[in-house]
Amino acid sequence: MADMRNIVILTGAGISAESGIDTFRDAGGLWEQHKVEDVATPEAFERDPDLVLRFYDMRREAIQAKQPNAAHEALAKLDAAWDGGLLIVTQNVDDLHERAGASRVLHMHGTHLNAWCTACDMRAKWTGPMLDRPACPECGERALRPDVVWFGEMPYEMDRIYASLRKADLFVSIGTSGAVYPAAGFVQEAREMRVRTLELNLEASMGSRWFHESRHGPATQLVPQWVDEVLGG
Ligand code: BV8
Repeated sequence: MADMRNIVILTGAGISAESGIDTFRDAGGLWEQHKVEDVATPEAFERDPDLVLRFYDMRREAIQAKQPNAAHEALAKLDAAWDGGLLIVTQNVDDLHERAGASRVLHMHGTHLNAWCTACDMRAKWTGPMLDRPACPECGERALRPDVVWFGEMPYEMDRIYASLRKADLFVSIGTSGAVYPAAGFVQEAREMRVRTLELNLEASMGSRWFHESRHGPATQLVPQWVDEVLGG
């Protein structure tokens, strides 16, 4: 641990599961209720915008009623106490990391609580529905979409993520199945750059073989334990 200064943490739906937010692939998960190609692609939005906007309105409303859990709180504690480099790269579009108090957070797949105007490119905080085609506060056009990265779209801030991976001494993956790229490829890139890698997940994931160490169990147990180790608790 002594020579470890820079940490990159990747989080997925599993870290928010114990806050009551559906994961994607687990039993009863989002992708069991909806087909990806019907709700999370630009083509789907073109084809049936009502179906897509209703899907995101439902999720945007749901997450505002959920609370951060002990795993989010532990990462916020680490963020506040760690004077080395730290970046929490989340695939999640919920705001539970920030509501737990973390600040060094990057949403590579966007966020539910932002609207993006496809007419004037405005992006702004948005907590209400979009199905009724509200006017853009900037240009007045009725052309808002969720500010999330759909399949086939380029994830956000990839350069900043790769720059942090290049500087990292430790890469930790929490609550992700390793099914979606480019996020699922970060562990391999980290290994190629001789970065130590640790997985904290309920069960083995599609990328488990790439990790130096894998610990299996619920995030609300594994993450506070690991943070205490790092902070020398
Ligand atoms: C792109 C936002 C070009 C919207 C999301 C290479 C190979 C194959 C395919 C591709 C490839 N490269 C690109 C692709 C295509 C595609 C892709 O990966 N397809 C997959 C399905 C094969 N990727 C893309 O289209 C990406 N864009 O490639 O652009 C490009 C590429 C590179 C560089 C430049 C450009 C865009 C993908 C982003 C799509 N948007 N979300 C929304 O949320 O609605 S993805 C969405 O699904 C999430 O953000 C997340 O990324 C993913 C879900 O995965 P997880 O978060 O891991 O959740 P999951 O349910 O799967 O697993 C939960 C895990 O938690 C499980 O392991 C479980 O055991 C664990 N768990 C459960 N409970 C707990 C727990 N762990 C701990 N405690 C618990 N209590």
